[in-house]
Amino acid sequence: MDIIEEIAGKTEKGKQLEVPRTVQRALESGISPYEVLTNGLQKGLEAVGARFKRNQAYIPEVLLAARAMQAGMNVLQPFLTESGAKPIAKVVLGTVKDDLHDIGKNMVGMMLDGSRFQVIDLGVNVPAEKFVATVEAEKSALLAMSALLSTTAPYLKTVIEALKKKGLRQNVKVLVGGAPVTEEYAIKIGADGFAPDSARAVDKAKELLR
Ligand code: B1M
Repeated sequence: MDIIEEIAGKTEKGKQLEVPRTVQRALESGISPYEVLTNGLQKGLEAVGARFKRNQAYIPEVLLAARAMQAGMNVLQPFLTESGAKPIAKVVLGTVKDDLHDIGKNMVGMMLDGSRFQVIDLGVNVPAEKFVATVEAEKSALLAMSALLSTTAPYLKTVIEALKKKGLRQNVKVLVGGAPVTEEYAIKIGADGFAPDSARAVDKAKELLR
């Protein structure tokens, strides 16, 4: 079994202590952090997610896999971060209200951070008022929001409307993403951009701020 498959397997099994060590080994053997992230850690989480969907895994197993993935991402973070360079722009990031999924958001944050954006991560379950107040206080150029549930995706629009109400909409670009979100949906709710994954979120962020 190659080391990337080993990382995927250990992530799927929720091996929180073994995943970081294996990630470290993979990096030492010259595999790129992005390869470890997308083909190792993410594949493992997706595998448990697929079993959950077929009723072959329970929530605690999904949660353990998510924690193992996060532990692996913590090892990767410094390798993705460019140090010393001046930040391109400030980004306020968060998962919308009533949504507790944070792995995809953290990946987006990590990739933005690694691409010289200054990321202000508000975490999960973030209400519109908090997004709006932080955008205003930090004078951020970009607001990046994740929604992972079909029931929470409409809240992306709630936040955009709240920005309009506060007269801040023209000051900030809004980038949205997450599994139930599409390009078409992003346009419909009045966002400036959509990205299907963390790498393209960085490209889109740069494009929006050009
Ligand atoms: Co939940 N969950 N979950 N879950 N969970 C999903 C999303 C689900 C699809 C599973 C399923 O049924 N097949 C389903 C949603 C169905 C729907 O609404 N369409 C679901 C459900 C139903 C639920 C609960 C309601 C289950 C329950 O309690 N009965 C519950 C809701 C809790 C809540 O939020 N209020 C729940 C709970 C949980 C856990 C807590 C157990 C755990 C989350 C742990 C955590 O995040 N810390 C969990 C997990 C792990 C999943 C799955 C398995 C994996 C999600 C994930 O992290 N994927 C997921 C099934 C699946 O996706 N296979 C599922 C990996 C991650 C890298 O991908 O987040 O999509 P993703 O991010 C991608 C892109 O979307 C994009 O980039 C990332 C990749 O590069 N992206 C952006 C994300 N944000 C972006 C922002 C951008 C741009 C791109 O710009 C700003």
